[in-house]
Amino acid sequence: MKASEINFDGIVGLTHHYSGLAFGNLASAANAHKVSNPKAAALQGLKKMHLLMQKGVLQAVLPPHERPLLSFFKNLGFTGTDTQILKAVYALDPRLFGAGCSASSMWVANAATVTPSADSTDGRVHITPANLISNLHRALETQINIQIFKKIFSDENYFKIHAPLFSHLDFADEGAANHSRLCQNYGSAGLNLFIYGRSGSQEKVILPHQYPARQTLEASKAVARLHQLRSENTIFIKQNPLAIDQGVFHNDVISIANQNVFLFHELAFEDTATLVDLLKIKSHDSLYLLPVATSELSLQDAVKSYVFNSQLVTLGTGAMALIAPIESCENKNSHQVLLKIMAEKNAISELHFVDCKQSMLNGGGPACLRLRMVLTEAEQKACRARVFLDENLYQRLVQWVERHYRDRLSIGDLVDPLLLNENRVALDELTQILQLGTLYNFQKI
Ligand code: SUG
Repeated sequence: MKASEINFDGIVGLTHHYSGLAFGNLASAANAHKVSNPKAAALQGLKKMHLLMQKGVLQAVLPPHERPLLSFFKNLGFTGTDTQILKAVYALDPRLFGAGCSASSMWVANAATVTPSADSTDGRVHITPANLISNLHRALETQINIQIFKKIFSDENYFKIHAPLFSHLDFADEGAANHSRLCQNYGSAGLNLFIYGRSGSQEKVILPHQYPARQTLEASKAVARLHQLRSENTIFIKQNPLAIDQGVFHNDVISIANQNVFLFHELAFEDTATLVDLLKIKSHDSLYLLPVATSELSLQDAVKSYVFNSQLVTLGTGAMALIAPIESCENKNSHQVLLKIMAEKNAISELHFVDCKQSMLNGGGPACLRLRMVLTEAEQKACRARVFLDENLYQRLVQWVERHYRDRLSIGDLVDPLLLNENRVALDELTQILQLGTLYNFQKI
């Protein structure tokens, strides 16, 4: 059946800031407490979406979450008016405050794992919202993500939305950032690659040494089971602990796949050679395997430049393009790697650089900002709400950002009750633009 990949991008929220919350994410630590520019961040995201749309890639949006999340602070026993609560949490624990204010929902590659109908025995698109329990600020995203998915993908004839995996570190799940799919055509059955960092039950303290492995094998296996994937089309691959210790907290920071192309660093996986052999057998040698050697690009440069966090997309013309972060052009070695890929005879024929600097300072590149969904035309039609991007929606969203977003924010500013109100006014308007109905807590009171 004919199907296309749709890139659902997370719209950057109004509280985008740098709290240094993500241990093991080097950019997050390095840029903690810098002053952010939420308006620029949101516009950069929209511009990237617009480029893809113009290139004939189907593009959609997902709304940001309500922040500061007062219900979270109240759950922890803070009482009083909204202003009193914000002041009290900030005074007591700025880190906790940062978590409850984080705009991390923009990185929707972590929102869920999604597999297409062609891969499941029941012929439906399966969605498992990620529990994101490895980080407090990210775990706050799960409940509202469920609500958003239920709004858009409510037609059970086409979509199956699972509950997030049981909330325990043994089942730590970071969604699509650790899942890739290889296929000949989007509409035909593909090979699902689940990449995990540790076994939840067996490897609590062994490796990596320095930074946490966020995804467990048990979580990946559970998702594959829930999604009714055929075992012969499913592979579980272990991340290289050395890479995690160098700042590869998600696999999409070190490898990228699209259709029959797989671009990866040779140190991405614990046993890359065996994986390559297996992929060759499974695909009957019909894949373009594009390994990048350490001699060409160190893990350090890969993480600094985020070159593997490019989006590898199929354009309207059928050609394939890399949508790479501008940092990978600025980094000499990454740029060389990209030029080599472009010069080689492979399926990739276009290279575009995008500026996501505001998100990049928190360790979120172009690929982190989008959740890929392969949908048939009937499944696309079954999506509710006005989330597919066209020129009109793009212009409306740009104007909405211009009207409501601040261009300067430090963590202390988040205590400002005016900002809380600005958020609510803006998000209320956004639910109308996107035809999402009532979504946020503040709309339900
Ligand atoms: O979970 N950064 C995010 C970046 C997520 C990137 N996503 C993918 N690779 N798919 C994270 O580490 C930083 C927030 C802060 O420090 O304020 C943060 O959460």
